[in-house]
Formats: sequence, structure tokens, C-alpha cells
Amino acid sequence: MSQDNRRVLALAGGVGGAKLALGLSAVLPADALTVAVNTADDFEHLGLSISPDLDTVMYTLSGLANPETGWGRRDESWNAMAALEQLGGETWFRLGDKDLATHIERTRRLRAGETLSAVTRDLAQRLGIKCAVVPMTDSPVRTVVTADQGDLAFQDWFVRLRCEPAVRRIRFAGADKARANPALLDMVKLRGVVFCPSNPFVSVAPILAIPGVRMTLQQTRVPRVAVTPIVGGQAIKGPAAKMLAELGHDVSALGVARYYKGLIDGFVLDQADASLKAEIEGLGIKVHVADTMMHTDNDKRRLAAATLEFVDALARSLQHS
Ligand code: FO1
Repeated sequence: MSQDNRRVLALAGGVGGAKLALGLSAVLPADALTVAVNTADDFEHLGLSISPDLDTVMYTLSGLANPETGWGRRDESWNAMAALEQLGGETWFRLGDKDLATHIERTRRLRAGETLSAVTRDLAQRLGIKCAVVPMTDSPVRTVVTADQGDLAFQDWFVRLRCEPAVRRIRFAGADKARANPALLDMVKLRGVVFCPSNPFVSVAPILAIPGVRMTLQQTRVPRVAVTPIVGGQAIKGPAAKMLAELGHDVSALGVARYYKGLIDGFVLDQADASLKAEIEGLGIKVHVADTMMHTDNDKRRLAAATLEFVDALARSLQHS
């Protein structure tokens, strides 16, 4: 394989995406991985620019992530939040003391005129991350969840209201005017595209909503593989299963595969759902059955390696078609 064709593009959101990204970073050379991250969960809070998915990916790749929550930093202290609470400030979105430093520095640089891509590149480098971590766009895009009580900003729905209001509709305000990160528009020389096991509706869909990204994915000849975020009808983490039901999809890996139809050549299905293989293949999507649970770093590496083997097998079969 030529140098150019070695690069893998991973599409990622929060915790699940970050775990597979870590596995990919362990089995690929540093210059062969680009992780493109959802930024539609971003918001301004306490006057700071917060990019939760970028931070989850960066903390995970640098070994700094909180192993209990998956978001925020390990060995965190909460003095600023406690002091804020005493003063009657807003504490529903928990920002640890060390994590605050990331938001303060990001906010300062954005206000000074740097792009989110430039700030992310530098922060990632300072945290010792060797692969490329890029925001899906430098333009502001915000997920808006329509529930029965009206429109809710994403973090209001996700954290403040604990994902409880039933979701009627989701939109990505600003996506139509956003400019995609160039990594999402040039797939000609890739080894493959991996849809990480992130929430299809609020982590991957915002990336697909940026003009040009869906079409580029539809037209590329490189293999595109999604790793299931649903096992045994349940989300590994977060509200994906609840959202599948509320948005009228089958609450299963099959529902996810149908949602990605036309965008993927292959689907990594968990061994617990092996009975869905034939139905997913009936959609014209090849299936690889694996253990997709990522408890340990070894699990992450194993799933990443299996996903890449599947990507390469698909490349061989696409060449023949
Ligand atoms: N998630 C929560 O459920 N509660 C929180 O208080 C919270 C704080 C937080 C702070 C920084 C950060 O980067 C992420 C944080 N998250 C929190 C997670 C975040 O809301 C979600 O990971 C994503 O937006 C969904 O992928």
C-alpha cells in the first residue's frame, strides 16, 4: 500500500467514539489516523467555549480521561464547582478544576481569533497526542432537540434534563452554512472510513449534515465501515436506544444499519446480535461479527484491529466489483 493510502478517517462523537479512536491510535502509525469529531454538542457556558466531544476524544487519546464517566479528566478536583455553588452560580454542567483550564485556554484563543481547528491541533499536541484530531468544522453548529415542551439546546436536554424529554425532531442549527474540515471532503486516498460506535443521531448525523460530507461519503470508492453502538437492543452508553425508539427506528443494530444505508459498505455487529447478520446483509451491507464491548485497552485495540481487517477485506472485494 502506498504511503497516501494508509490513512484512516474515523468519525467520532463522545465516549464510545473516543474508545475506538484510542484503539485505532494504538494499532495505526500516528500519521495514518485522522479523527474527525462532532462539534454540534459545543456550547457557551459560564462565558466559556465548551467542546465536550473534542475534549472527550483528546483526554481519551492522551490517557487523561476519567475512567468512570468517560468525559472530563481523571484525578479531577471540583473546588471551582463547589465555590460556584456556594455563590449561587450554575452548576448543572460539571466542570472539574483541571478541565476548566482547557475551556479557559480554548476560549482565550478563540476570542483572539484562532480557529477551533488551530486551537485543537495545539492543545492535542500539548497533551502528547500524535494522530490528527480535527473538529468537523470551524463554523458554529448547534444541535437543537425538539421535545413536546419545545426546542431545547443539546446540553440542556442531555445533561440538565437527563435525556428525559421524548425527542420528536433533531436539527443542527448552522450546519447548512458550515464549512467542513477538509479531511471530511477528500477521501480519494484513504485506506478507509470508520464510523465509530457513537450516537448516530447526535454524534454522527451532525458530521453528515455539513455540506458536502454526505455526498463525499456516498461517492467515495474507499471502504466505509460502521461499528455498532447498539448491542442486544441497548446502547452501550447514552440515549441512542431511546432515540431510535422515539424517532421511529427499529431499536437494534439493524435500525442503525438501515439509518446508515447508502453511506457504508460494512457493519461491525456484536456477537450478541449475530442473528441480525442476514437482515443487514439484505440491505447490501457486508457484516463482520465481533465482540464490540470495549472495557479494557486491549478490547479497544482488538476491535480496532478487527475493524481495519474488515476495511481491507472490503477494499479487496470493492476492487473486484
Ligand atoms: N455529562 C453529564 O452527564 N454531566 C455533566 O455534568 C457533564 C459535564 C461535562 C463537562 C465537560 C465535558 O467535556 C463533558 C461533560 N459531560 C457531562 C459530557 C457531555 O455532556 C457529553 O459527553 C456529550 O456532549 C455527549 O457526547
